[in-house]
Amino acid sequence: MAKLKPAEVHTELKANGLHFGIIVSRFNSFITDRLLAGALDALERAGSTEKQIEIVRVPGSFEIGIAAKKLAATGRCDSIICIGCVLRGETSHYDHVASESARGIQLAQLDTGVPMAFCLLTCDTLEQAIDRAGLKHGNKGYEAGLTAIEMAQLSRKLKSSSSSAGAKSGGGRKRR
Ligand code: INI
Repeated sequence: MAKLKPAEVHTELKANGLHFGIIVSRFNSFITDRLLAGALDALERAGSTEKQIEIVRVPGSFEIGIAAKKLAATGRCDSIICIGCVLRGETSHYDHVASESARGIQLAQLDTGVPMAFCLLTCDTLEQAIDRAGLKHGNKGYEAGLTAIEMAQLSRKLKSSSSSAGAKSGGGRKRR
């Protein structure tokens, strides 16, 4: 058994001092409103107040990425929760909306450095979506809320540890 105990970055499920953005798609709002309620429940249980949360609504999941990127660019949010629901129809439209919406969210977080919790349901049936919005399979919005808190904390800690590492190298070692 290794005896090494390297330093680890720890996070707690506490929302104090953090600011959250939530992008919600109005398409399939019967589902996305329930996911939003789940996300708010997670934030509230972690101690968040209303002032720490801002909600932005978009027409459909396809628009989540651009709205998330613009909200991240304001510099106000420690993390953003992206909520949408794509249901399979008769044509291939579903595949384009689902994959491009996912890609947009991933690009938005990588481009801006603001963590984005991925709460995009992609389901074959409405029943599958209902099961994931508060019934059989829990509420994916709640899970996304927890992810947003953890990633917001992690992001802050990694930022502050990289700046203190910078300070150390500035003092102790010469930069080449
Ligand atoms: N948007 C969704 O969020 N879910 C869907 O199931 C969906 N379907 O099936 O069409 C959907 N389409 C709209 C899309 O997200 C855009 O809003 C639209 O294409 C305008 O850009």
